[in-house]
Amino acid sequence: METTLVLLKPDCVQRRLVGEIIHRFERKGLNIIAMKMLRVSPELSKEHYAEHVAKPFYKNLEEFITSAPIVAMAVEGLEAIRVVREMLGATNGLKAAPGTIRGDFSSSRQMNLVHASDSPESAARELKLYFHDNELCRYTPTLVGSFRAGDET
Ligand code: FUP
Repeated sequence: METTLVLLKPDCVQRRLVGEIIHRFERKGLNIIAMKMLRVSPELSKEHYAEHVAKPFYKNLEEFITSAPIVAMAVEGLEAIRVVREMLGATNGLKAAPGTIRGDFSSSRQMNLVHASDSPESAARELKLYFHDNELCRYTPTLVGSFRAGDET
């Protein structure tokens, strides 16, 4: 089992796509084990995007990510880090494959609706930026037997 951090970014909230995107993760069989709405501060933005702070596009990125509330989620599932990244599609909505979230709903590189951790190390680091350990509500869904066979772990 893996847990990954997913952020529904300001464009997702502004465009009323939060329900639509959550619906995709639920239908896939992933478990949402924590969720909160918050406003990203410039400080949190710099921590979250530490690898991008020195890049020319960072100023615009910070302006965007702090421009309206976001919804942060911890999402759990088998191979969840890769599975969720593939559901998002390529970073640039213009390049993302149809059928992916960005491919279906975004036509922008910056306003690409959703963030998801790209590795186990990023997931561990990023989950801690948004959630305390005791906010993760792990449980066994009663429908688990309808989503996969018992030996698929
Ligand atoms: P991703 O891992 O798909 O979220 O993409 P990156 O880590 O490469 O980029 C982080 C965010 O910076 C992306 F959501 C898009 C944004 N970005 C820009 O706004 N301009 C750029 O030139 C590159 C990335």
